[in-house]
Amino acid sequence: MTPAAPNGEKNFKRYTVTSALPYANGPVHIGHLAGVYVPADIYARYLRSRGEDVVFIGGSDEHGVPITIKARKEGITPQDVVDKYHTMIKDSFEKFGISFDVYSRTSAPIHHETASAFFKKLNQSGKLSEKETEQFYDEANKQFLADRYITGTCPHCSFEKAYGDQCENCGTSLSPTDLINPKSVLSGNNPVMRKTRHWYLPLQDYEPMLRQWILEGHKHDWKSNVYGQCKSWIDQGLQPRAVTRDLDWGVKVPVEGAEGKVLYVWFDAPIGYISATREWAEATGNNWEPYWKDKESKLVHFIGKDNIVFHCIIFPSMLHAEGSYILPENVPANEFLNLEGDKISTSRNWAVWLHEYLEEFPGQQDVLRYVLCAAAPETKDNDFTWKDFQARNNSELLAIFGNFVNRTLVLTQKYFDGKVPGRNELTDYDKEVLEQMKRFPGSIAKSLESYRFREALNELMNLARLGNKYLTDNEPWKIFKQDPERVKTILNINLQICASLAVLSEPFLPFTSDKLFKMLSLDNLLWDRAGESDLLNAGHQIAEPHLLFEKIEDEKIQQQVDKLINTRKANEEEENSKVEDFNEDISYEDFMKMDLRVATIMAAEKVAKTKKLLKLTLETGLGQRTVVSGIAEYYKPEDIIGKQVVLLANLTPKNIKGIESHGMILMASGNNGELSFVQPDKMVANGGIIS
Ligand code: B3M
Ligand code: ZN
Repeated sequence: MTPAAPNGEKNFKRYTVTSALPYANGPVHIGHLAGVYVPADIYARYLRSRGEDVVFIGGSDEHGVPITIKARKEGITPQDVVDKYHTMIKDSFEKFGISFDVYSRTSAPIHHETASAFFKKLNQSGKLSEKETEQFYDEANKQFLADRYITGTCPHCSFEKAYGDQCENCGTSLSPTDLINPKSVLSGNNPVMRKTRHWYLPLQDYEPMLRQWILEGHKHDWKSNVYGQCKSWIDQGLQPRAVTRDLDWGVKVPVEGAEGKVLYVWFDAPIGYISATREWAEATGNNWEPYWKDKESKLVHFIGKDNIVFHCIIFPSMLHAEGSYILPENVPANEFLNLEGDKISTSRNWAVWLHEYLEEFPGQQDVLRYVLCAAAPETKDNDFTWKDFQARNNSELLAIFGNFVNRTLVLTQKYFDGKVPGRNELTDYDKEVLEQMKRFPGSIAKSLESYRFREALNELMNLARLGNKYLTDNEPWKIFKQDPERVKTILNINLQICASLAVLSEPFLPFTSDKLFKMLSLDNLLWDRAGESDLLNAGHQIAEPHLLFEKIEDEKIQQQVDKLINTRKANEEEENSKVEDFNEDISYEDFMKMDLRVATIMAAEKVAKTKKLLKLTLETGLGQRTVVSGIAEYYKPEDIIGKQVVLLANLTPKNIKGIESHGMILMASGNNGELSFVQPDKMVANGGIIS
């Protein structure tokens, strides 16, 4: 058992650290890393470094509508989708040093077994209610529309592409019937309502528990963004929550007669943490239950802000209802990370993808870990820019941390053949630095224990700054000739600081820490050893020094910026050329009300003070008339005289910029929004009827 946590917090026997299970329908990007996985990994590594008993849980979330929509789009099965992305995600996490003890997946049999058993226990103990309700149904596709199969306008922020379960714009959790003007994602039609039976978790029954546990119990130790969202959710009044869906991809509802129904993905996914722990325990010969059921265990969920309600309200209610589980001690959710001032978006490919970063910046995982921690959206959304990435590498990691370590080790090689020199008489400055060194394990730990990772990282850099300043102030290279004994003391103290950096940097920069331990020929040390003044004894042989960081040049950054510029251009083109959904069907009678005729342009002129408008004089076969048309950006007046066009003749006249416009000519838009005339393919008498 290690000494009490620095901030005197309750000591725990073991730690269960979970990180949100990414949907296996695409790769991981820097938003996921900054929001969830880098802080979770830092926390787990720190706890291990303190000698704690930690299990760090990860895995792919492989059910739910995001997966089936992707499969439909790509014409493959949901299993194909999750197999592809689960492997990609797992592999990229490993290469990035996210040190899961297990990285599982919710399509694994152990998860289906665990989630089914969990549901059964709740259902058989009367904790779930079964109800017949009406749900949106897509008649064209003969399918009920759950969650992301239905889209519409968010009632809270009017975002037009909100989903049936959540609005990604404002983060509000929704039910399909909350949506304004709901549409089926499958057919684009307005869905109909149809009866179906589902099981519900009566969240309202857990309001007293949630109030006591969160609003009273975690008022001071949960982040304000998390506490605030929980409070408003509870104060709004909790409703029964459907925990099953009419879908065929997911964990089958383990009840007779429930064919065609699966557990709601947000019911089964958090249970994925438990099944992953079971999988880990079976693989390592451990017992999983204490990590989820012993009050001496500390459960911490690392998530993004859009998952707060599921991890603070719904899953804890499930755990409480089941009766044998502990509840999370903390859920330090981060806000969102933006990229170059714009929201990260998978669908618009507006992201820095982890697997691409690993290819384009080989061996520089720690640079990205550093930048994403330093710029983490811990209390508010934050922005990642490639310029900032370059600056932090060049003027912080390279110029401070790397430069300090390299000068210390090179000088030790040069003056003492790589042997750690002993210390002689200490000056006041020496004593002050040795004293200051001692505080860093505690000060960094204090920040980490409070999930303030940016602050902790900055404190780590303060240790490197301390060493850098001490080395520069003492200028051993200037005094070696006349006072080598003094240089021994200076370098000895700097080497102790290097050893402390190796220990304390490990949670944040594991690859750098590993290199530094190797260059110091030092075995890994536990956290609390850092700050000691004899981590390296006199005479200890260190290895050849190598540069820990390299300069990142402007052209390397420009390549990344250009990549994003090209992505933005492609998005704009795609946006413009996107085929609009069909309108609602109309009756033949409705169509016959429109009077479409062939007409010929006799005269054309620009409408003053407008960019888009031309005033056209048309010969309709029944006389001439004026029509104002928004085609000035595509056609010069002189080029269109004599053109035959299709005229919607019985459109109510309208005054446009002081001109009486009677009718509309039909134009086709496409190819990046360009407009072109709809015309008969041979000369037709003016007034010819189109039907
Ligand atoms: N798959 C991640 C998301 O909402 C979701 C997390 C599940 S954690 C149990 O993007
Ligand atoms: Zn919204």
